[in-house]
Amino acid sequence: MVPVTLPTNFEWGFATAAYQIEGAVDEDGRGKSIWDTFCHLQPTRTKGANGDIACDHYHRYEEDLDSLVQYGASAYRFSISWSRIIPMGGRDDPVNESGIAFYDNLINSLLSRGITPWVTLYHWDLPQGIHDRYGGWLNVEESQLDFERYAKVCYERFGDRVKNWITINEPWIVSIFGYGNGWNAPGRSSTNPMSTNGDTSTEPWTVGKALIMSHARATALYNRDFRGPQKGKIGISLNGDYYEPWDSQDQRDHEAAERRMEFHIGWFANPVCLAQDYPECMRAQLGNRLPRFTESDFALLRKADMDFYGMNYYTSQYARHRGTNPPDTDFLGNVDELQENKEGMSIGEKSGVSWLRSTPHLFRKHLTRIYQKYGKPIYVTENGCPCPNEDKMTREEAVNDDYRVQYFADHLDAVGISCKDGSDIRGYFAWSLMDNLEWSDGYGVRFGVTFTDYDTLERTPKRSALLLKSMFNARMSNIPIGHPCVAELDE
Ligand code: PNW
Repeated sequence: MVPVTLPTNFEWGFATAAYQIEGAVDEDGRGKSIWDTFCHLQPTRTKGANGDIACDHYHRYEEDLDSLVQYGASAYRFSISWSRIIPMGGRDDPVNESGIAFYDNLINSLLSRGITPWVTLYHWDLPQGIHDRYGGWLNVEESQLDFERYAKVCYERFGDRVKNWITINEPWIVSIFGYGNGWNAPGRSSTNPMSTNGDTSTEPWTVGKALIMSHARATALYNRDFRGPQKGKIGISLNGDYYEPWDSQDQRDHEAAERRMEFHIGWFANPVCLAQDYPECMRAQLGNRLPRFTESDFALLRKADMDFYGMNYYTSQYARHRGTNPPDTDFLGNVDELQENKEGMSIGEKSGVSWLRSTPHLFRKHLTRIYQKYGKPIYVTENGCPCPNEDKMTREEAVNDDYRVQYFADHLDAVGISCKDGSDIRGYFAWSLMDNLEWSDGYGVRFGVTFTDYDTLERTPKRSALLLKSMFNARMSNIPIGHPCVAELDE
């Protein structure tokens, strides 16, 4: 058996996001976000669910931080709700001191428990005020200035204690789900029958540039004014699956897999990690629908050098080339995505949600590819799954989450093996600390290590919550562990 070890001082913990857990949407001066509007205007788009109460974390955060201690976490990743800090969102709009106070208390409570805060500035909840005022992310020039000011307020008010910043969570999902297929707020799309506005051929690419430049402004500002005195780290969290060719004998499917990853990750990683233009295959397919970077944009990107690549990883897929020309609404790089290959082999074991199959062997490939391509230290900022049929289980059934335990074990081993490949991987956050609002899937899909009873709001640790600590300890102390994927990967 091959020992799988993680670097000493490896940081680990759990992740959440504001709208998914906080609730208290009308309290203490919080302004509305596009997710409040999205959930309430057309409830069928989120299975009737909304974040009005969610896990009521806003009132129960002390109890949730106690769980982190019980589970043995060294770090906690959460997001700040922009519209709690600046209710109307804009750079000339007032700061809400009650919103500041909530996160002050949260941060202080973490530190008093010896847990390191990791703060995401933007996890999808754009203030409705700036969406209404000028189109939000559709307005590249305005939105980056407002985001920069919001980031500045956060650094000024929390940066004495917060030393780990993530600017934006999953810009790909923000652009494509928000403005391409319309599955997420603000629900714009020209291909989704539920949407009444939007232009899928152009809007995702515009929004992508707004997010890249917003990240760049916030990071350049940190580097110029805050890094010296505050001595923290800053990065971005990108999602993106690994793709294998559907037909391993067909060169065109190999190219399709690579192209698919460029459309997913290179779109953002080229500018933010390398200060380079978008991947060539994107320009070739999208032409002038893909915005250009000016010289001053590149100058700003160069000033936005960051400390780490935050990786959100859940699953992988097969990529198959298409024989036809892509429509203007294609955002996948003219690639079909499949979970079975030409021989009918599944990419991995099914989970409790259709888009996710467990693919730890490809996690290793993904980590190694990203490290070699972009050269930044990696923190895995999200990884997790719902167990098969967990949506239909009682609490008593759901707490025995053996599928999740195995998923974590296999994915931790993949991290260890990628480290042996030479990758610099420094931390890991399990998604999520507790079952919460899974966006358009509502409350049915449970990603938590803690069971949330949505009637009583009572929390119950699942087996995985209690086991992760020893799983990390075992790997960090160099003890050989014989999980099946280890042997497979080391052949
Ligand atoms: C992430 N997909 O989103 C988000 O950062 C979390 O807020 C979310 O709860 C978590 O993953 C679980 O879904 C994703 O369809 C949503 O490939 C969907 C996909 C990927 C990531």
